[in-house]
Amino acid sequence: DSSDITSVENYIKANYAEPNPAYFGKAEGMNVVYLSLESLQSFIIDYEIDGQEVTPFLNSLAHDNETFYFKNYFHQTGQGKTSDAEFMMDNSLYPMAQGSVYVSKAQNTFQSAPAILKKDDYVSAVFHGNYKTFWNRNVMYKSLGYDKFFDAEYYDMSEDNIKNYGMKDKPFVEESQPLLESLEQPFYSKYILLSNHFPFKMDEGDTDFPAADTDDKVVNQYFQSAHYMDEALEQFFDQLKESGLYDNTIVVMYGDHYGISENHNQAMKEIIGKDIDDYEYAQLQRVPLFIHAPGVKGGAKDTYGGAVDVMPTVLHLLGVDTKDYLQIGSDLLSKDHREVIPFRNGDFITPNITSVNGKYYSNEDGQEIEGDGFAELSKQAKTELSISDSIVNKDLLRFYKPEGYTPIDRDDYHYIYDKD
Ligand code: GP9
Ligand code: MN
Repeated sequence: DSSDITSVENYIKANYAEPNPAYFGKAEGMNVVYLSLESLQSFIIDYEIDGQEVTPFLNSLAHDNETFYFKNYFHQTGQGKTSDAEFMMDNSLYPMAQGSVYVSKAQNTFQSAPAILKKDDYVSAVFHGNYKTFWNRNVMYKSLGYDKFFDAEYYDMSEDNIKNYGMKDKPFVEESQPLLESLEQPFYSKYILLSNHFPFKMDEGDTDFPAADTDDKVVNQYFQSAHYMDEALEQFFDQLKESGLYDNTIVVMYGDHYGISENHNQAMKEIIGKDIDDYEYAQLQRVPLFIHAPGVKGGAKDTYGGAVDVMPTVLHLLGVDTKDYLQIGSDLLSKDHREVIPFRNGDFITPNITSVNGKYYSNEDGQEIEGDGFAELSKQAKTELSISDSIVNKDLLRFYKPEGYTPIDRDDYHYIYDKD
């Protein structure tokens, strides 16, 4: 009810992080493409197998001065996996503690990035080489105000092109290009890559990159599959440059969630050369985040951040004010950015400490430390999750009308396969 929305609004507005004037509006009016990098974790950046870089293209971006590379960026997903990551990118709210917001809250009211950008004449689109109903996307995308959803129907889903749930990244990127170019500008869009998915096995002929050499097939194959994704990403950048869109498009690439679960800690110990205890496993929840904004000087950043922080960062680059919206994240480039990063289960990480299962560890050496001084941080992490949960669970955005914002009416959205 209205008392709930008032306390949520008060909390979020009290924690608002002002945009950094050095970046605000620097990419005004540009297109946006997000690339969801399936299961990609940060330990793979600069990693080598047999003296060969696994992700040479991403490594080159991590070391240039044009692209922001956030080294201490964490996924915050729960059981909704890819869809949870998407949800955070578009709404700057946490996914659910249990289940999937895409599945069980798809009829809620949201104030998503595609919706917010409509007043600046943005057209929005999703590209994904899988069937529309997976994660209930065909329903949820209407509530988020997506104008177009290019799903499996738009792709050549023949045997050679597919693996796991759908399109392999290379044919996916190639077939998406004309669809991307068909959009009116400016556009806000996302590509959901797919083939770097558990169990990561490649088809014969799709890679000649070496596998790792542990006793664990899944871990070994991960490097081949990630290498293939890296090649697909380079292809995407090449196509974007050829099409002329590159100089007018913000590209955001993010690892959606971990790919290697704790069931593989034994092999991962060989990979990173350390025992994987609770502390190290938390560190492995780093996923890469790259933001390329034409004309904006980037570089590697140490800032701690999580998936909920990307949306305000991108909106501020576009020159869109966020202070009237109820977003739980804070702009990664803001001087007021908050560096207490909750995981979905209530554990959290800061630049100095990591908290897992109510225990605290120093980030300096991974050793457990007394928790006396950290109650305030712990409370901050839990409050942030619970404020977001009350928005999602009670559908509170129904009661909230930002000035100058036109709410989404899901009945206005029709995708080609709709039979109604
Ligand atoms: C399937 C894609 C991958 O469409 O979202 O699924 P997930 O990573 O969520 O298992
Ligand atoms: Mn995924």
